[in-house]
Amino acid sequence: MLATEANFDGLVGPTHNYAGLAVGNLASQSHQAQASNPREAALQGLAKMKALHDLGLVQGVLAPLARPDLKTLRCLGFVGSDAEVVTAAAKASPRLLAACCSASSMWVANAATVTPSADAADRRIHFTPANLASQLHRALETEHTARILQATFNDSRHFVHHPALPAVATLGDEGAANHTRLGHSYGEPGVALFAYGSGGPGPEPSRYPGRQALEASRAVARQHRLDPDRVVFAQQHPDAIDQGVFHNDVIAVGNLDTLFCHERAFFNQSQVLADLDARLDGRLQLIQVAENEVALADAVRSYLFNSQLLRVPDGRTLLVVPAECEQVAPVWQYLQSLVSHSPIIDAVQVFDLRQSMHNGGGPACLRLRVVMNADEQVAFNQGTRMSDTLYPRLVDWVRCHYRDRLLPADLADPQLMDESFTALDELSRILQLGSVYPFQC
Ligand code: SUG
Repeated sequence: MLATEANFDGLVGPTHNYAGLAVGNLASQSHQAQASNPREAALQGLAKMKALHDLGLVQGVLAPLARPDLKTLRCLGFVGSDAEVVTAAAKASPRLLAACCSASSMWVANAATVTPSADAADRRIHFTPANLASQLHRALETEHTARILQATFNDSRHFVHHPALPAVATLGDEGAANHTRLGHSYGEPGVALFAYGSGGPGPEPSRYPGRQALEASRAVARQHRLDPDRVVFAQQHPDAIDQGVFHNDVIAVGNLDTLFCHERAFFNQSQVLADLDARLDGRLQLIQVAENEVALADAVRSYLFNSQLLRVPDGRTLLVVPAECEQVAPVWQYLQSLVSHSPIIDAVQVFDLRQSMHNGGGPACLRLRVVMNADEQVAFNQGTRMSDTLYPRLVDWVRCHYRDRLLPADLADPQLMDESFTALDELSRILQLGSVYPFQC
């Protein structure tokens, strides 16, 4: 059946800030304690969504989670009214409060692993919310993300929602950021590439955690009823993780039968590529970038590979990159020559996503890919579909509710909680999600 790739982007929440919470993520560490601009962050993300919608792609919006996470703060022993809970947490542990206030749900490439119906034995789209077990602020997302996904993909004839895996490091699951679906078309069975950073036979990283565990990838492949002959498990290169490649989508991106990656993305890379090629009947289209073309450190600084590789309806292949690629000279030179000489990539489009990038989130982190056929495209919650009318509504909503400056210390302000909940209450109506937020129950 004819199918296409839809992109669902995470809308940046009102508490977007730089608390330096993410271990192994160099951008998050280096921007710690700087002032953020939540309004600009949300508008930058919306501009990308609208631009892709304008290109004729199916574009959806995933709502942000309610922050602060009061349930977790209460579980951690803070008591009293909601405002008193926030104030007590700020006094006792600003770091715990920051974890409970993080807007990290914007990086929806970590929301879930998604399998297209063409690849699943029961011909339905499968979702497993990621447990994000390796970082506290991210592990708090899972339960609420599952609710947002269920409200967005809300038709059990087409969409299957699995429980998240148990949240322990040996089953650490980072979702689609470590999963790539390749195939000759969207509508026929494809190949699932699962990249893991820990728990495999090869050497582990020594400096930073390998967030995705092999056992987790195997479990998700079983849940989604994938054909074992169409799955490849590949180890992320431990040296790359130690240089800041905390997710595989920082060093590789694939779409259809194309894989664009750095030569040091995977351990035993030549074997991984041979396995993929074999499963794609010898038709893998590889763009492998050598260290002497773009050094791994420059790839991490620019987020060259955290790009979106898109087949647009006019048949062109587009690479959507962050503006940081223009600022790292070898990367920009590489991109110029790629567009002039590669028969695969037709154009490069640059987006300013600086607010998210300063926390280590590029274009690919901000989107969850869902391959859908025509029936599935009308079965998801159409209130979440980007359109010429939804875009200005969301822009007005952001302008009305979001602050333009936030320091981690401002998270102690109970007024920020009230502003956020008011904004999200209204958003749930705009996106027709129903009562998805805990404060609405
Ligand atoms: O998990 N940053 C996120 C960035 C996630 C990027 N996603 C993908 N590569 N798919 C992370 O490291 C920073 C939050 C802070 O420091 O306040 C953060 O969580």
